Amino acid sequence: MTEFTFALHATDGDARTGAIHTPRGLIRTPAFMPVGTQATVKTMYPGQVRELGADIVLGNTYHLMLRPTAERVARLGGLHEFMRWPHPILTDSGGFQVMSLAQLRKLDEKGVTFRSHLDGSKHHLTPERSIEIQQLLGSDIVMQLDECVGLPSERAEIERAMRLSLRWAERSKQAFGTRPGHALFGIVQGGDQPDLRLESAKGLTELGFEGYAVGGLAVGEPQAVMLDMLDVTCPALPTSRPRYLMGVGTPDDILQSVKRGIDMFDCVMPTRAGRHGLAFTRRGKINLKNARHADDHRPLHEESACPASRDYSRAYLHHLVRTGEALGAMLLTWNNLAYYQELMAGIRASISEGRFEDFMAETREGWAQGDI
Ligand code: PRF
Repeated sequence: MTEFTFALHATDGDARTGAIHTPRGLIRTPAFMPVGTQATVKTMYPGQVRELGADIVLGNTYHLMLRPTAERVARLGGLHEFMRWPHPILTDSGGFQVMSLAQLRKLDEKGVTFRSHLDGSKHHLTPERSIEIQQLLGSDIVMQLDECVGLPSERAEIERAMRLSLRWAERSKQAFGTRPGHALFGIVQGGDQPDLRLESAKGLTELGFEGYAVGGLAVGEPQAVMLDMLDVTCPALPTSRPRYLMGVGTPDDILQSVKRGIDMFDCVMPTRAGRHGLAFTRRGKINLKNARHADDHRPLHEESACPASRDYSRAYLHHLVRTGEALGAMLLTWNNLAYYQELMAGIRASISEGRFEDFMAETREGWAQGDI
C-alpha cells in the first residue's frame, strides 16, 4: 500500500507547490477542496468535480454522524463508495460545525454534548469519537477535534480554547494510532494572538502530525489580521508537511495565503455563491440577479474550457437565477468551481516557474478591470 507522503516540488518566496501522495491518488498543491458536506458537492456530479481538476473533496463529521450516520455509511461501503467519489476525501472533525449549527451545546474537557439541529436529539462528540466516525466514513485525511472561537474574543477565552485543542490533539493522535495511507492533521488555534499561535504550532509540532491545519481564522476578523496570523504561524510549522487553512476563502484570500506558505484550502464560497446567483470570473464577481444582464448575449467567459462559463449567455443565466430554476444554481456552481480550480492550476504553474508574484499581480489586475 502506498504510504501518505508529501513532496515539495518548487518554492517561490514562501509559496510552495508539491503533491500529497495517497493510496486514493495524488493531491496537487496548492489545492482547493470543494465542500461536500452532505456527501455531495451541491448541484454537481462527482465526475464534473473531478473533470474541473479537483483532487480531493471535503466531507463533514457533524452532518454525516446525524444523517445518515457514520455506521450506516460504513455498512454501505464507506463515504467514497456511497457518494461515488473514488479520490481522496478530507473530513472535518465536527467541533466547528457543532459550534455554528447545533443547539444547547455543552463543552468540557471530555468533549462536546449537543442537540441536533435536525430533530433535537442528544449527541456526544469527543476527540476519540470524532476519530472513530471519520474512520467509519473512510476518510483519507482525518482532522483532530478542536475548539474554534470567533473573533473578536477575550484573550483568556482564546487561550483556554487553544490549550484545550492542544490536549485534544494529543488524545486524537493516541486514538488514531497508525493507519498506513491515512493521515491525521493537527489544528493550530490561538485567535488573533501571535504568541498563542506560536505556542499552538509548537505544541502540535512536538506531538507530530502528517499535516497541520490553521484553524480559527476567517471567523470575523479583517483579512489583514488573518494574514498577520499566517505570517506568524507558517514559519513555526515544519516545511516538510502540508499546511491547510480551514474554511478559506475568497480568491484573493487564497493568493495572499499561498504567498505565505499555505498548501490546502476549502470553502463553501464557490458552491454557495453559485446557488445565490453569483459568478466568480477572471474579471471579478458578477451578480447575475442584476437587471443589467437581462439582454446580455455574452457568456461568462467565451474562451473557457468549462461549458457553464462558455456556452450559456448571461441573459439566460440571469433568467434562470430570477426564476429560481435548479439549472441556474448548477451552471453557476460549475462555473465557480471551474474558476477556483483554474486559479489553483495557475498558482501551481506560476510557483513552478518562479513567477508567482507576477501571476498574483496579473490576476488581481483582472479582477480590478471589472466585468465590462
Ligand atoms: N476548526 C475546524 N474546522 C474549521 C475551522 C476551525 O477552526 C474553521 C475556521 N475558519 C473552518 N472550519 N475543525
